[in-house]
Amino acid sequence: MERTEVNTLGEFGLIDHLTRNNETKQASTLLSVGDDAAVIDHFGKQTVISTDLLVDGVHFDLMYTPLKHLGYKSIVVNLSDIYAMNATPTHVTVSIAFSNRFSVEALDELYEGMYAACEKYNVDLIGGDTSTSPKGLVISVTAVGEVTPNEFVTRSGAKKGDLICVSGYLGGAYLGLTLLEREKKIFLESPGVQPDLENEAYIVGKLLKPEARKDVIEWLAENNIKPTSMMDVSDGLSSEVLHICKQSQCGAVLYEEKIPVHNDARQFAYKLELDPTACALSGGEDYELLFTIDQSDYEKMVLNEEVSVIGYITEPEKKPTIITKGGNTYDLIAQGWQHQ
Ligand code: TPS
Repeated sequence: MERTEVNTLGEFGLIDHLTRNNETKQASTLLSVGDDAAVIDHFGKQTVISTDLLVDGVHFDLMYTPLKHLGYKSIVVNLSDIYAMNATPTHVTVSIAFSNRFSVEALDELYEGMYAACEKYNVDLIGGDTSTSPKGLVISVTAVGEVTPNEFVTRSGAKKGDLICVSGYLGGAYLGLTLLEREKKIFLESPGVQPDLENEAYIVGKLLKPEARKDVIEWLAENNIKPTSMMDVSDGLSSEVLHICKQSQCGAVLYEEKIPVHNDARQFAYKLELDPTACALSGGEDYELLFTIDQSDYEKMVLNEEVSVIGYITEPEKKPTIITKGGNTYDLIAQGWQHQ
């Protein structure tokens, strides 16, 4: 029998492959695989559902991740997908598999973080499953939310002339990861050397304790702005913009100088001789919202200081590009995070 290595497909190629014959049969399936979450209809009410998996050594490193923060983050990253559909999360289920390295006290800490996130975002933890595992820790969270009928926002509605917006700052989580990986290496090579993370609180916080942008979704609703497309930034800005282009069948122009990078992240990038824009384009886990709006919403949008307008949508014939501070134009290529 033929044997194809999974890593020849990449994460998204694999998802496309596994769902190539997936035909939905229920009239209640309004949106299936391929967005931040699925949408189903329940007698006129619409429910949004999303699942994420967090695996020890792939998504987190317990050497520098407090279990309480990990619990918090595992809920938040799922809620972020629900908000990215313009929906409100209401419930989560949590499943874990853990090795005998984990005590009840350790799992209590993990759940303390999970309950803190549930409390903050007003969602109920309503079920899940537990199992042992020969190694490490695996966490799977499913989040459910509700959305006003037909108000959900997909990745496929962007149209020529729309403005591309992003909330908060990008690149911070990637720089936090770079810092902690560097400190871990130093520690393993010379135990006893205490890292000084005081000055890097911002980037470490972005990685270990992200928040979902509930505030942005609420602001958009209060200001009567319905994005034409939306997703959250989990893999890096470049690949997310390319997802919107592909699924909306359009091109895009981004302005490098408009891409928001927090000053603390910028300073740390310079210290390591990294390009802050590259960190924003290719780093992942920012969990900010990327969305497009109709031009007529521009005047309202600029009143929100939490959101940057970073470019615009073009016709599909034009390749997605980025214009640098120096005025050069480059093709936007998918540099985002991909599991190998
Ligand atoms: C130990 N990382 C993990 S998942 C992800 C990124 C950028 C993107 C979203 O993944 N290695 C360790 N910790 C980390 N945080 C990373 C790597 C970086 P998914 O597509 O599965 O939602």
